[in-house]
Amino acid sequence: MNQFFEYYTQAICPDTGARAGVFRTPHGIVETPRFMPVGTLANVKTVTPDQLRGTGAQMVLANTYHLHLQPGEDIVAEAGGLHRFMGWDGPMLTDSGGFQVFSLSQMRTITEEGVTFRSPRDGARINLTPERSIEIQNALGADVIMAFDECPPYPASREAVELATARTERWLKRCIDHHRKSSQAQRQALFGIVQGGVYPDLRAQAAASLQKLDLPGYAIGGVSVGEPPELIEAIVKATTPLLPEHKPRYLMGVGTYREMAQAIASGIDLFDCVIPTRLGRHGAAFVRGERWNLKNARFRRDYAPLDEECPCYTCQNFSRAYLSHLVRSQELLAYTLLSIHNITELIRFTQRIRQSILDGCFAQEFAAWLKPAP
Ligand code: PRF
Ligand code: ZN
Repeated sequence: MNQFFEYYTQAICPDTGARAGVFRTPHGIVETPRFMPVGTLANVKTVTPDQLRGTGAQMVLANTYHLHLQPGEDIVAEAGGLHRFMGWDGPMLTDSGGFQVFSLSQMRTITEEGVTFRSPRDGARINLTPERSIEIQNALGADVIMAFDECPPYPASREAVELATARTERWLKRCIDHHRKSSQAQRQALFGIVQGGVYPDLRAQAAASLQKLDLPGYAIGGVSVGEPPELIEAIVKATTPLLPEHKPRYLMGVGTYREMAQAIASGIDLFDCVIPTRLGRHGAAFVRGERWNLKNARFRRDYAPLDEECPCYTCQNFSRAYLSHLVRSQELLAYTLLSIHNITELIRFTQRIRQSILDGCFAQEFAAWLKPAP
């Protein structure tokens, strides 16, 4: 790893594979395990950077696919890069766009060269290749950039997953070659992504060949794409220990309490998920492991904060009754306040886990979350 990036483990759980560590980037450190909020279009929806800082967020994610379509990476680069453009001076990561093309756009065709799709904005034909994805991510300027991968759907035949996994490996090599030539190569860490669907041997093969490439970090993709929870846990448990020990490990698109606790037990360090902000915009809150709908009649005259123990701006200043009123009235402030609380809550969950790993009591303290859902 180059001088700008470093990962080290501070403590390992004696009973599981969980680890607490620090990931250092040019824009600051990330204490792991940690949840990363999603800022798809260079903003975490309804939340300002100051408010975001207050949630305990350290690293924030943005999307190549969305920012390429709008406003375009040239504008972001001209503005001084993603950090300056959006006013977030902490660590940032961009996803490569492949996954978003597959999940969001119609009329896409995929070849060895890359993916072609029509812009949902104006119908223009757009080509995304491993090289283009790296160029866009170089222009955006996040600290961590992701390899351009092919995420097979679930369910998919073994043969289809085999093809996608092999192609993802070839694309990764193209990403590495292209990134190496960039003037940004030292300032941006390129993470590889392990695919392989629900087939443990394909995952193991992919992990083994990625290991040889000595990348600054590794991600597990293709998980939580519709498969049942038992399969998610089994795949993460089988794959994570095969990733390099002294590099950060990121489980893409996962971020519920139980999935995070179980993945951390397998040795995952980083997570991202739209769920706290999306739920917030639907008038729902995560409170101590439960999901509450603020429209529920029981909150109309409930003058307690969402969670007495939560340090967030929302819980320190507003009542359930007030939030219920805002949600019922569809006031925009509802979404900001709920998003602030929900992001804080998921980050605090990963921080509590981190502390328990440092204290040597993760397996005992989080035993309830490590079991299958009741
Ligand atoms: N690949 C990429 N981004 C992703 C995924 C993936 O497989 C997922 C799957 N959970 C979420 N985001 N590049
Ligand atoms: Zn709160």
